[in-house]
Amino acid sequence: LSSLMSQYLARDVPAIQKQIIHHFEYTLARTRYNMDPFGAYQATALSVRDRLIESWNDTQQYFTERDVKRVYYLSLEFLMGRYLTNALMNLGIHNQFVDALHGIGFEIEQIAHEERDPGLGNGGLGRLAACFMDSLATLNYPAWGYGIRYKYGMFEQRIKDGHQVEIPDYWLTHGNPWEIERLDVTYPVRFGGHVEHTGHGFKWTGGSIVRAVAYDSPIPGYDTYNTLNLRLWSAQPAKEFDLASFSRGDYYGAIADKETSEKISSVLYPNDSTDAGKELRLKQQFFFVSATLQDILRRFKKRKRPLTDLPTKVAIQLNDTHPTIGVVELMRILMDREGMGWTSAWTTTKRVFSYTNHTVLPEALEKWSVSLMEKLLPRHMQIIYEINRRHLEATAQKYPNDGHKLQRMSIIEDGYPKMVRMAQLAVVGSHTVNGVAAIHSGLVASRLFPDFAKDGYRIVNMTNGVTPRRWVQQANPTLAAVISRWIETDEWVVNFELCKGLEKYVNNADLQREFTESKLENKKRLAAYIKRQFNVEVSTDSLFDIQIKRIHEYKRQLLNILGVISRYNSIKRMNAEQKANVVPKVVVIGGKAAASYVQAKHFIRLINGVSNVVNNDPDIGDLLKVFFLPNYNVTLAEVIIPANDISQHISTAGMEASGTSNMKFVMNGGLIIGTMDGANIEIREEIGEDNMFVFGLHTPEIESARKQLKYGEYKVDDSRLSEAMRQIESNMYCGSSTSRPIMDALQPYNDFYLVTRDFTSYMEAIDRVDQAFKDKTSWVKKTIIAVARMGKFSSDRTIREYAEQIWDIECTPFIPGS
Ligand code: DL6
Repeated sequence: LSSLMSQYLARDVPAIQKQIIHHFEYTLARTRYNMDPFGAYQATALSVRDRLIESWNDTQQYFTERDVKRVYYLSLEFLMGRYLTNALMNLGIHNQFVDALHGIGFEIEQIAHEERDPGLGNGGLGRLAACFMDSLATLNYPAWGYGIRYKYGMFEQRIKDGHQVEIPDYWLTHGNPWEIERLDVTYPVRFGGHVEHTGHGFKWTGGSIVRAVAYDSPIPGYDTYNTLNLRLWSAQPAKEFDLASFSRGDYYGAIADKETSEKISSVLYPNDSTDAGKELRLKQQFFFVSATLQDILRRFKKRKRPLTDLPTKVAIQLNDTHPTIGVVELMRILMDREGMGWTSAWTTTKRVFSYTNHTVLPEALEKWSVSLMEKLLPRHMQIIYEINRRHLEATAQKYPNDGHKLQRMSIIEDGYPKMVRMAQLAVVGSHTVNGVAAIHSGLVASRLFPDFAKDGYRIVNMTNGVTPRRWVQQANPTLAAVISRWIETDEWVVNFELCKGLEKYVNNADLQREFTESKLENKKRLAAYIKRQFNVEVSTDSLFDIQIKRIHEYKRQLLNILGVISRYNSIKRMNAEQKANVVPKVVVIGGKAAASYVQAKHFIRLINGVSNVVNNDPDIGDLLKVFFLPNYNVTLAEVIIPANDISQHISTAGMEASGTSNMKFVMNGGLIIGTMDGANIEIREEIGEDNMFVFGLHTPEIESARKQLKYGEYKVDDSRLSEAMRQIESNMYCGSSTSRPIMDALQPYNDFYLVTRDFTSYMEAIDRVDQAFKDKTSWVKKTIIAVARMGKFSSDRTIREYAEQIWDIECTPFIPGS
């Protein structure tokens, strides 16, 4: 059997061609005489998937035989990006597929372009989960990803008259060749109902049942046979028809249950950091967590060992508070179904779970009203009360007479209505809590959970990272080739620290030239994209200055655009001689605003207004061009990031937990202008302060600066800012419905994000960038040093830290034939 399989999955070009054509004819049922690019993509994807299924089955079988401890990464978001190129590169068969496709009349780039980008995430949190899956597979850790297979992913963003318009992203229109529907892997999930006391315990019964059906996508590691699984749940009705309605002739009524059930996995909430506060969102959370726990326990129970051993075989990571109800659900299963006593169930549960916090923004810390919980999950609410009672009792014993402390540490927030604080629940129910960059983990301990930190709860730091496979090797093949040539190995793909080897050649003119040429190639690629989008030619000699991320007040796209306006004003005043001294700049901004985030949408409108004025002003020419690139997603990031000369990470200090695009930009040979926030701080520590353009207030200064500004004790005095604000007010860039709320936000008593307060410092940093960019040799040297010193920010390092310090799991490589 094995030899038959290996013949089928041979890696030579004719064998690959045969498979592609086979899938085209027999799986897609199309005729080989009429092969179009989309069909070719589907058939190619299916051929790659065959290989993945083989290694995936072997890997899972191997993990089971070795009885290893597994980590389960529970996340409501996985922003995977396209699969095809990633899979081919990781499997080491990219070149063969290039040739195979070429031989049957297709180019791989064209084929790869046919793939829909599955946008099953909002931003950093979801993309981090995707980088982690890649690193877990590459490092041979036994891991599973669990989430929801949303029918509609992140909305598609279009720009109409300068405004964001949201279009539903039905990414499954033409199917998804990477996933495998597992009609055999399905679990019931209950909502509502009531709790019965059975004499020896409690029983949750009644209500309605939804069926969770598994969809699996194999995740290949780089240069390893190991292949992991991303299991996403889809919601389906427990029974297709309500027969009673059907026989009454009420055909719509008969399928009502189907619609209600399917709704649960139908949309990804397009909000990045505010609590959606929707019943459906809580349903989504419980739905995926319940199915996941049933699946994990089924796997665990195959060996018939006691459930108290669960923590020796199972680690569950809560990616933010979204899956926190899992703590309670595991308690319920252990007690109500398995008959465990409270103490034993609680010890077991706490040893299984750990929780990652991704934001300190108070509005993003999830809370659910007790009444909603009682309605949807009545047994869980009882258990939460009991967890809280015991937790507060223990705390009161340690800190008698400190009612305020008890209030702060309570899982239930008193008030109208009473709320369940999911972050507190996650902390209490986990053995370890972590933040995602050093400064952020410090704030998690000192600001979010100070009482817990003082009380000995384990709060650690796991600085984020990104995978160099997708973000350098695949997104930037020219730079990848330069790195490999100079350090004489391509091992950096799995050990990014090896890039350090570049540093000793930093003064070598050939390396500098190759770096510059690679950058030019990437800038040309982005310039071509801009040309296609806007029909505007940009000069690749310009400084490419980029800010792409979710649009949010704390990320301060407004500061960026105020800087652009003032650059525009200053160029307008220049004579020809002065103009000759200006560094030409192409400003690229991109990102989605949550549909309900009105102010963020105003920012988009303003940016587009500025773009319209600047790009059409004949006095400006190539000296300044501004573009808002619509529909920023993983695929577009792969084009934009390698082209950066400089990127902006300019959040109000203390507000950006980490940021991960900052890492990608620097790894791709660009420099950063940024505040002392999130991972910027650690990037600066690594690459050196000479290679980063830092500005703005630091975290400890923020509170008092806000007060000073608000109470008129500090007056911002910068004529460039006043001029820009006057222009906005005069509706030079957009109408008053946009300019008014923006002007409001810039008033000293309203400027919570300290845009005006940091403006002058920001402009000084922009000047330093300009000066530095004029010296081309010194600039390229900085970028070489920066790339060389980014080893720390590979997600491989992050995952090793989680594995060793939180999950206690071991690398388990499967060697075929061994
Ligand atoms: O940890 C990944 C990513 C960080 O890099 C960003 O700084 C942070 O904003 C983001 N957090 C979220 C928060 N969502 N919620 N809740 O997306 O996480």
